[in-house]
Amino acid sequence: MRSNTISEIANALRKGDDFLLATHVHPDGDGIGAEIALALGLKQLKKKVTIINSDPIPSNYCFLPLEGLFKDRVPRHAFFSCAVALECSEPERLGKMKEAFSGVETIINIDHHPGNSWFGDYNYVRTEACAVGEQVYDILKALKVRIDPGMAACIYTSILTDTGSFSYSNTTWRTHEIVEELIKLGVSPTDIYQEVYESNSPGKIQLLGQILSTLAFSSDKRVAWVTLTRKMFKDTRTSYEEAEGMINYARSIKTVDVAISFTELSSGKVKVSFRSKSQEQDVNKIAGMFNGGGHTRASGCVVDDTLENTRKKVLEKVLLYMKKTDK
Ligand SMILES: [Mn+2]
Repeated sequence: MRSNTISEIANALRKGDDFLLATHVHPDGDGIGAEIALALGLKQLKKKVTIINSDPIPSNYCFLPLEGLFKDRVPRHAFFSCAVALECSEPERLGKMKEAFSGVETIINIDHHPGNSWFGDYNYVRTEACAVGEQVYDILKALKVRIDPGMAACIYTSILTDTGSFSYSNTTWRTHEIVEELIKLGVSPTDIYQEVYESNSPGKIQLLGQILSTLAFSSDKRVAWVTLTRKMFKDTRTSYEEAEGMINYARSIKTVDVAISFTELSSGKVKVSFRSKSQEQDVNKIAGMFNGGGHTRASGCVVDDTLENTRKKVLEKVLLYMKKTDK
């Protein structure tokens, strides 16, 4: 399928009046930054905009200009002429918001995941975009909206978090070109870095200590994994959101090609996240073996089994996959 052009997306947005915006379950910096920036842009065009996500915003993103934009749930008798999904590869990623979307006449799907299912009436899927925030930046330009300092902070947060602070392979000259403009518009990289990464609760760092104590390796040390149990979250009074990014400690080890985290969910199922360091180890394929997906270097799946069984099954597949790709 063909992605809609940016002018087709801009026209579709110009046509709408009452917008519903949402990002994926357990929202991250990219989804949140992108939806707020787009909401503020649409407001500039005198549109009515409501953002409703399936899950709350982690506290380290609450510095963004979100006042008056969010609702906890869909109001009764609410009417939306257009719904925009940001950073959702499929409707299921909308979580509780999936149903609300199905009743809206026009759905616009804005995403950068290669496995996107093209579920929108309009689809703006660009896998080369470093963040959905970058796509929103382009859309705001196409809409001829003035990017104000608040919107600039949102887009910067999207890009900062999705590029691993400008360290992942999705970081390009274009990333830095956009960031140049955002800084000229008043974004302070120091302030945003501190808000996003240096606003940890004491419990989060205690959780990190517990997670790191579970670090284990394959015999050749090319695969490393960590395990997150429900008890750890309870003991440290932390939420699942606060464990975001902890897998990167396993990935940061020199010998490691593939890092994995196993998280015991409150449902009893196990969330498995994969991170790879190179194109050769396509963890999107590994997640696919367990009905999951994502990107080549970052993917995930949910397995309906015990922590122990899941670990065994997944590691078996990963080691086998790596043996194959070595040949
Ligand atoms: Mn993203």
